[in-house]
Amino acid sequence: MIKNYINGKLLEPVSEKYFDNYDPAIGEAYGIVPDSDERDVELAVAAAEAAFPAWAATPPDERSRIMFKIAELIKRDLAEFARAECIDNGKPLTLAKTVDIPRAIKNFEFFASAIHGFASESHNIEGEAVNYTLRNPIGIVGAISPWNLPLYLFTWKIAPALITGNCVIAKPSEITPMTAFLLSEACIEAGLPEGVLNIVHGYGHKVGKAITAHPKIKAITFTGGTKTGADIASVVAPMFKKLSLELGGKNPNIIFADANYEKMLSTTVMSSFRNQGEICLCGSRVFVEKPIYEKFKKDFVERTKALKIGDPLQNDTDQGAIVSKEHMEKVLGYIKLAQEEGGTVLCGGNQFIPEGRCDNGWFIEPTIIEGLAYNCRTNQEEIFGPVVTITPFETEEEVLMMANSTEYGLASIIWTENLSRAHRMAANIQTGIVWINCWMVRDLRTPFGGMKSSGVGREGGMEALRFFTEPKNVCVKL
Ligand code: TXE
Repeated sequence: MIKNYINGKLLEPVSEKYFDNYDPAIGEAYGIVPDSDERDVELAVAAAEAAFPAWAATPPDERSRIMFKIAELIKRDLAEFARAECIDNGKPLTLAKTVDIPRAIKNFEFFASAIHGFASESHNIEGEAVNYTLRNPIGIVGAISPWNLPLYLFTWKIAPALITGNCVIAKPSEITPMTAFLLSEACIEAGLPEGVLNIVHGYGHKVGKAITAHPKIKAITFTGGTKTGADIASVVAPMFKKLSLELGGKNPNIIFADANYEKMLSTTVMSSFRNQGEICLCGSRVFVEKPIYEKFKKDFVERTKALKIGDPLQNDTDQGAIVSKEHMEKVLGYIKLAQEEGGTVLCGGNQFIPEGRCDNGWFIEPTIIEGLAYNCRTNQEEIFGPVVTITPFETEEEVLMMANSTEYGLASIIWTENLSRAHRMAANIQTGIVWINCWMVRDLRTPFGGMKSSGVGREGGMEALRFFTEPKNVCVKL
């Protein structure tokens, strides 16, 4: 049974109340989640406060050793973590095994290594003074994560926060809590000192809100919806907390006629529908240069129809279940809206009912829609499901205008063999991440995040280590 991880112990919620945890592939509850509240957050803050001085004083080598140990335990239990992620989120087990859990392991290993390269600077005033910059841990930080890549995004926040000497109060999404619970067991086994990491399960408006509003929690890192990001910002801004927001996206995938066609086509099927389209980096608006539009349309529809939807535990499944009934209804609502806005559904468009054990699950056919205006709601709002629109274009200026027309600015994909055009597009497109002739190629040292309504700040590499530390300039008279 899932419990909170507070002060190194697995505890029941103070309320002693729980709510159901669903398996989206079968549409039924399969477990229960602690319905924690501000009292549990208070216990976690007290534990973190007591643990902080010793943890901050722990040499980076020791912090690094413990993090490598946690990574090793997740690796040892990879099959269990992957199965838990698949059952909680509905994603194919093969995806959890090859992407989600390996990346969670890498998050710990990467930051456990990166700390050794984390340095600061000194500045000399010749003959007068020398300045040096200290970068100290902030203290107690809050981490709140979403349901789409549960352990992957949870550890992406926790690892850099811990390695820089902070204590963490973390809340996973209430919809996908299981791997966060398994992580807490791994932390206990790895000998992470009690109170250094505290995981409090429960609802966003209760536990999440209590974390963001707590006066002793000095920084908040959040990944989730843009609206929730705004709610969180309104709470933390007047408290002058450091804030990192990774929010939604409506990412353009721009395909020029000179693209490497087969590479583009196979990658575009992935960037459109991987994880049932529930990745903030998915390319949900596909723009195709006119000369190849008809050919692309035919081929893209054909490849999409070949995707296998169904039981996420089966090894040959490409498309698993949508994470919740509410989210499935939301996505189906957008498919209906698209048709009301004049779109034509080229394939998919319906809820999918698999045969067998998943016949009561929440599935949607991968859907391609054409014929919509670039500025209609379907092309402006984040759908976050297996739904993409395709739109022809004639010139660079036209496609750049359409691509930059949304409130979001997270990621973009550009397919062209023309190098100067690729650099020109990358310079002018308003996204924090630009992939040229590839998608989801990730170097964890790079600044990761979006502009406009896709967020504030960057995660990854030294950006993350700097976010979780407070710089202090010391000036010494020579
Ligand atoms: O996110 P929420 P959800 C988008 C996607 C999706 C929408 C909502 O469009 O449909 O966001 O998804 C906690 N104070 N993305 O509902 O609500 C909540 O408990 C503090 C994009 O998952 O933002 C959960 O742990 N915390 C995103 C976390 O915030 C609060 C990935 C995310 O929940 C809170 C997922 C509050 N007031 C969804 N309200 C991406 N960028 O990858 C909720 N929470």
